[in-house]
Amino acid sequence: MKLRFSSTSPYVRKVLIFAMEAGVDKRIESISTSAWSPDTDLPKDNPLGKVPTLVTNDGYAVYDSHVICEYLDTLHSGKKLIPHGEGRIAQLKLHALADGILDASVSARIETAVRPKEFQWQGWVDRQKAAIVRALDELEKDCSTWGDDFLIGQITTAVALGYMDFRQTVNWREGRLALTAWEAKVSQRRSVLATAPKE
Ligand SMILES: N[C@@H](CCC(=O)N[C@@H](CS)C(=O)NCC(=O)O)C(=O)O
Repeated sequence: MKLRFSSTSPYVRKVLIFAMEAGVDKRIESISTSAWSPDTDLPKDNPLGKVPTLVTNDGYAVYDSHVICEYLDTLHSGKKLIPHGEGRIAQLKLHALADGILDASVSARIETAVRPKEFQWQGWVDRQKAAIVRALDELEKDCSTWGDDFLIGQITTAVALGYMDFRQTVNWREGRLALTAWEAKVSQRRSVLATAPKE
């Protein structure tokens, strides 16, 4: 199968880490795709024109990082990284929280780094940053209960923290000792090291 990807997209990184943790990464060929290029043919696989988009060997396109992860989790017989029974809602809720940080971070970045200066709206950026800070405070309270779990929620949390470091948007470590210690631990995983964002 082929993964249409960009090396800076945090949603792509989520899928790549997930694939490695699930042991299915060798079955994926990564195809570099510039979603923002006016000539991109990405919409033929994903009408939304976004990466990641996964195209199976049968030519079936799967999109949205969460849905791709759900699909990848069906391809192996090991421990599911998106639990089916007990713990499913807690994992999906943690995923939603971390994914919300990503959405807010990407939105704030587009407002400041992409939108022409005369159209920028500082109130929007401030609103996204306030949501990020509240979500980080929730993660700080929650992370001591995670133990050694590295499931979709923790994977997306690691990606969100890495994205804030990469784009230098929010100093998330300040005042968050537990989250800092958790990130230092998971940042040594092979899947996390191998997928560090690159410009
Ligand atoms: N909810 C989507 C978000 C994907 C997304 O926003 N990807 C960005 C790259 S970080 C993109 O392709 N943007 C192009 C666009 O919005 O036109 C997912 O989880 O896959």
